[in-house]
Amino acid sequence: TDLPRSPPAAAEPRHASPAAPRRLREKLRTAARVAGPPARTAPGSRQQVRGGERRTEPATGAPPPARETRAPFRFDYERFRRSLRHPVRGGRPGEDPETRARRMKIKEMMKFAWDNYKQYALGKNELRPLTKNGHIGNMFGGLRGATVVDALDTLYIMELEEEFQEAKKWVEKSFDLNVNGEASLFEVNIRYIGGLLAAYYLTGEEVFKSKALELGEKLLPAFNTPTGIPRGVINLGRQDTRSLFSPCSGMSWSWGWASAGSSILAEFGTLHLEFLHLSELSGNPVMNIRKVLNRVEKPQGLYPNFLSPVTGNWVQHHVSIGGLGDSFYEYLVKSWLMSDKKDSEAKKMYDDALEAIEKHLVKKSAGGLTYIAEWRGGVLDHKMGHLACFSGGMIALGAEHTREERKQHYVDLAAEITNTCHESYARSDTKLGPEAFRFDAGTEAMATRLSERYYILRPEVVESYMYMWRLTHDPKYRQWGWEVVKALEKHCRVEAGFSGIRDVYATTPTHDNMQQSFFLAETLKYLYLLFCEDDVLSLDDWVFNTEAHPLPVNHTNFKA
Ligand code: DMJ
Repeated sequence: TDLPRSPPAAAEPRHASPAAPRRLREKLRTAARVAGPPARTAPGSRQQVRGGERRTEPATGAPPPARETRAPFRFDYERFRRSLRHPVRGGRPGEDPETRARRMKIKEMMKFAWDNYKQYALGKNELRPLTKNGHIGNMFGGLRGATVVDALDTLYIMELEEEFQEAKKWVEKSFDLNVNGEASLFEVNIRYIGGLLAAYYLTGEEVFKSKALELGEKLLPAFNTPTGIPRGVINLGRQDTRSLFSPCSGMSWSWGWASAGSSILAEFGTLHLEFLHLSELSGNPVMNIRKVLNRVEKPQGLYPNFLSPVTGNWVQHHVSIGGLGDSFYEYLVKSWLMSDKKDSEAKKMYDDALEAIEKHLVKKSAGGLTYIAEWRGGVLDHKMGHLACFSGGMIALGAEHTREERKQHYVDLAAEITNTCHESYARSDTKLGPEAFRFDAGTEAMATRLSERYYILRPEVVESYMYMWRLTHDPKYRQWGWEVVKALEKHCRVEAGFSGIRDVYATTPTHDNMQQSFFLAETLKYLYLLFCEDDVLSLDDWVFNTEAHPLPVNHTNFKA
């Protein structure tokens, strides 16, 4: 999903950590300790503030008694690597020179994006390529280096060894988790936890695992709600009750713009893959959000985007496979795949949801383009966001593993949606797609509002090309991917990096001065994979989280 990047309104209800999930926190804390250096915490006792009550817990450094009786959990990395069916970076040589040259071009783009980030913004979250400085933003609660963590696995896969070492060194020496600020649980999870987990699984370097576990622990208080459905914003600060300025660490609250203190489907529904791996690595179970969603009644089988974390009921009937809803559906099918097809609950929820989406939201335009509309309490909005274009790839991925009699149907649907998203690119002057495009008043696959004409280096369309290529090997997907490479080079490459553009229909577009971290994590990675053999990050072994960080399929249960 994609969310407003402003801080939550101070007046929003805040939620202090109640006692119940403490057990869970202690578990991940144990895990972080088993895995590596403990979190840096204030010396002495840790205190929690709850409704004016002050409660003293044992110092973080002192293990609770129950833990001492447990055998330490050990994740067997070597065994995990042996369980992979393909070499991570591929092993089959022999390809045509053009494909290789195109892949090398994309590698050069990655190096250019990284080198400029390193030169002008290392340690900041993103590069501002026009003004040649860094951007911090307010999504990550004081965490820094979003681009470093997001780029790690792409650098590794592209065999940019020196650059990977630079990124790793920054994580080792400068990545500070001891921060105090308000973070998006979703963004921290998909970019930082996802990026660190992927880097660990690809390389076996302990530093990535210990940072992921340590950060995972800091996110747990967000789950302390009556339903277990987390709120969107969490304070990452340590609890230092001696300070008047950081008394609300571990507290969570809803986004100011989310109606009636609700949580967002694509946010709380996009935690499962990463938290399952935190659980695997630590040997401790984590919360199952799905139970709540399975219980609550769905209008026409659809999942609205806003749910109350207090009552577990829907707050508004807005349904979208684009922003606010998107990756919830993605994580259902990927949970099933990541479980080596054992998590049948996830598969059923995905199948049912897709059926309802097809029945109520999938439409065909007068010009024959298939699109997925949005639904507002039963009324359709004939608009598709760039974010919704990931769905071609998702449906392709699901189709590959569905029952034979439905397979062709879903392959066709995935191809049609991907084609529509390609049209949204092909119909612009820059050959890059707008943030949203519409199908009304004679318009097809084009933005009608000025505010929807921008392109911020998003990955969703090339993501679908990559999945469609792997599913069909139809050369048109590589051709379409190459068109994107050329357009990025022509319109987004500037002297010091890549920048988003403000109007895809302008022949000489102006730049937004932002090289998003997901450009390195996703857009360039999916483009590169499009020109790789299928055994590079094979879909037999890996699922990509929603930020394109590869997480392994559970072939072995990973236990030592
Ligand atoms: C990324 O952070 C992720 O892909 C997320 O799921 C949606 N928004 C951006 C990319 O557009």
